[in-house]
Amino acid sequence: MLRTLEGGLGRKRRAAPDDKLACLTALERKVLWLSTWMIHNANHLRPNRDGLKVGGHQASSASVATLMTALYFDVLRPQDRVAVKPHASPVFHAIQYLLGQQTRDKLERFRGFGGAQSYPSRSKDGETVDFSTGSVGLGVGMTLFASLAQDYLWLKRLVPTDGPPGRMIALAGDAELDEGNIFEALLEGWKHDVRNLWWIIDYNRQSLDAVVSDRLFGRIDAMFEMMGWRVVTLKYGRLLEAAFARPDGHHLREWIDACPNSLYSALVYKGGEGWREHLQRDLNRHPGIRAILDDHDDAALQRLMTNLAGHDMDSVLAAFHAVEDDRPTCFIAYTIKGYGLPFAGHKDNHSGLMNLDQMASFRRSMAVADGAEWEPLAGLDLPPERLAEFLKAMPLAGSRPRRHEAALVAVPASLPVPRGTRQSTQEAFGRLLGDIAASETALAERIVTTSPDVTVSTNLGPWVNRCGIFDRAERADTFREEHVVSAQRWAMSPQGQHIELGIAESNLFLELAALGLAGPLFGTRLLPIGTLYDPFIKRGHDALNYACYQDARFILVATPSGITLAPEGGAHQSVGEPLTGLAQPGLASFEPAYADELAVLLRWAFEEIQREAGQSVYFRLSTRPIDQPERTVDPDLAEAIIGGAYWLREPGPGSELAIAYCGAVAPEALAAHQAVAEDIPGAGLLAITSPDRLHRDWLAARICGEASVAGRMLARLRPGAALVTVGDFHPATLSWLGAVAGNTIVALGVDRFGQSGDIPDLYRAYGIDTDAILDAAARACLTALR
Ligand SMILES: Cc1ncc(C[n+]2csc(CCOP(=O)(O)OP(=O)(O)O)c2C)c(N)n1
Ligand SMILES: [Mg+2]
Repeated sequence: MLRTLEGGLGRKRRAAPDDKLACLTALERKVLWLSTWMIHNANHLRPNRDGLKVGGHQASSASVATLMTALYFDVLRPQDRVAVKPHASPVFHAIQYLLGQQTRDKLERFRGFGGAQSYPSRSKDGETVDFSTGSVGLGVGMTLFASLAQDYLWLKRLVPTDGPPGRMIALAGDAELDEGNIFEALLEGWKHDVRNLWWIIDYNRQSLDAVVSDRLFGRIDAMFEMMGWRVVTLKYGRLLEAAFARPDGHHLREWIDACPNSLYSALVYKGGEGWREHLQRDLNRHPGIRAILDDHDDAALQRLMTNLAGHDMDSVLAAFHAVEDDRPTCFIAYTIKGYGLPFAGHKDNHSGLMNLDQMASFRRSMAVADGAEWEPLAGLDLPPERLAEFLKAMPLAGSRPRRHEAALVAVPASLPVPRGTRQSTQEAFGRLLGDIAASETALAERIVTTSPDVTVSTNLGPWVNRCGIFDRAERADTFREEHVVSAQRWAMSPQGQHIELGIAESNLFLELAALGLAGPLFGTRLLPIGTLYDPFIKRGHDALNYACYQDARFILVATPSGITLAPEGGAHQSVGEPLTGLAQPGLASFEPAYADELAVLLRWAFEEIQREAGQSVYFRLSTRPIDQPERTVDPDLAEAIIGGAYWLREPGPGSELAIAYCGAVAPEALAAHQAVAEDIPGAGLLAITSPDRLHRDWLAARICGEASVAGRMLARLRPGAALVTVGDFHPATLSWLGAVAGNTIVALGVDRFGQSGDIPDLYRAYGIDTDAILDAAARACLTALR
């Protein structure tokens, strides 16, 4: 089973004092019991009303009981933050229970409504969860970006720097390393020289379906070392090391090293008898091995042969405590999936559950009496008082809450509207940020921008030119020093306020998630803005969902968008992203048409992302320059822009028709409205700034039986009047408006892949130009008359 590797720490191993070791070993036993029992209770003892398997992962949990006990009860300091592999959630909850931070009631309702969550959740489990997990790989990557966020605050002295910084720790399943986001994150981490990062890999050599390739570990350590990480391999525990030191013991080591993963796993499952048979067959010629076999009965032989370092408390503690510097460190901890349980090592154990008989004998082996299943310290070899004392003295005990309260950042009453009679929303965004950068306000100090290699093309240039690029080290702008003319000033320093990422949208969203949690994680609020091209939201969509799931707060600016990016063609065109904006919980989305709308919305967004019950904000912007309205935005109009819609041209009383548009198609909608007004003088023109806000409001209003914003607006029309909606997005983004007040609706939009062209050609081909709107209006009016 592969080679032995000591890791980069030389001989720095220290043994833990006996007393501590005894307490931690006892707690580890209890953690294993409670996590196993919690799952058993949920599946076998709670009433099942729907016939669904409740599930939970007894094998995955058993695999990390030692590692997590060591971490939480001895190694973690209050400032450290952890992402726990999703399916070790029961172990996490058991530990929090022993720490007095989780209730028995919630454990009893594990995976039930209002109970402890299936996968650790910041928003549902609360305070004790630093990073949510669930979609494998993302929690691991998140710790890397949290480390970068911590550096950002630390190097700017935005957080107290008198104590050591926190370590960002991921406890990862080995199969998590298959996720591409891990590789993307590693490379980005290397570029930013991240520190204070530990990834502890639960190397049980099993994923969900199968046992992994024998040669994988060699790739894993090479990959981390290539990125400048220290790799510490915890392979054999104290018992096995002692056996290897006996006469002929090296043959045993060589035998295990050469044993294929699947055979090793199968023998773990078979137990002592299986080991004996194979070892006798292969190594009986060595007297020392015969002596080892004679000294061990089947149970002892099983204990010996499964004594991997990831289940050996002393080895685990020695490895963790030996790391004293801030170099990123990967621990490859050899473990056995299902260790200590009847299906240990079985390749099909991922969702395996112990049956009633197996649980009865496990209970006996754990010395847990009937009725004492939830007793925190019952059935252990040590007196409860001694364990209670140990718990009181551990590093995490009595530490202040893990989540910080962070002061609000003041937002000015208004942002100046970018000047220009003709401009695009993307240009307006660049100017707005440029003006904020020049303002020397608290707002300017706390904004941090980030982009995956599209900083200039999303118009963050004016901001970056003023605020600089963030880097641990001062780096000059070589082009500038060499007097080569460039519009971009790219000097880098710890003072810089833009984090430049390589092209990896998943990294962008994890970075936004980490920066957007700076307040609760580190105590100082940041206002992160990430920019990318709208179609590439899909690239990072799971990470975006992950960021929203843990209630990170940020502003996302996606530009260019739709077929309006015209010559760029179909590969860069976005169609369904507004539907993502509509459907994504935790994210309010807007698609303004004009610069003054964006000024109102951006200001609102800075407040919204700081509100207790607020959310993140997504702006879908465009590169199309359009004529700007001559107007001042009064408070009523500002409120309507934030609410999602306003009448750009008021309808006449009981009007027959309204055209509702959103975003860059405003000129076509205006032209169509002007043309139609000759025949239908009372026709209205509805400017929609947020299909998402309107839709949410409508759904909420239906539940509480009140009139919705959209309902009140459409009530200005004749009942059943014709309604045409148009936007550079999938028509379903607005077609629901027909259901609000029973209007006869024709929804225009794009539902096919785009192609290169100019706007007039493309709008005509895809049916969102003025003629298409007029046609639709005629059809809708005809239908409405019937
Ligand atoms: C993105 C994603 N894909 C698939 C899954 C389903 N899934 C849950 S656990 C798992 C395998 C995990 O194996 P490993 O990380 O080695 O953990 P172990 O169970 O061995 O501890 C899979 C595929 C998931 N949670 N997330
Ligand atoms: Mg695994």
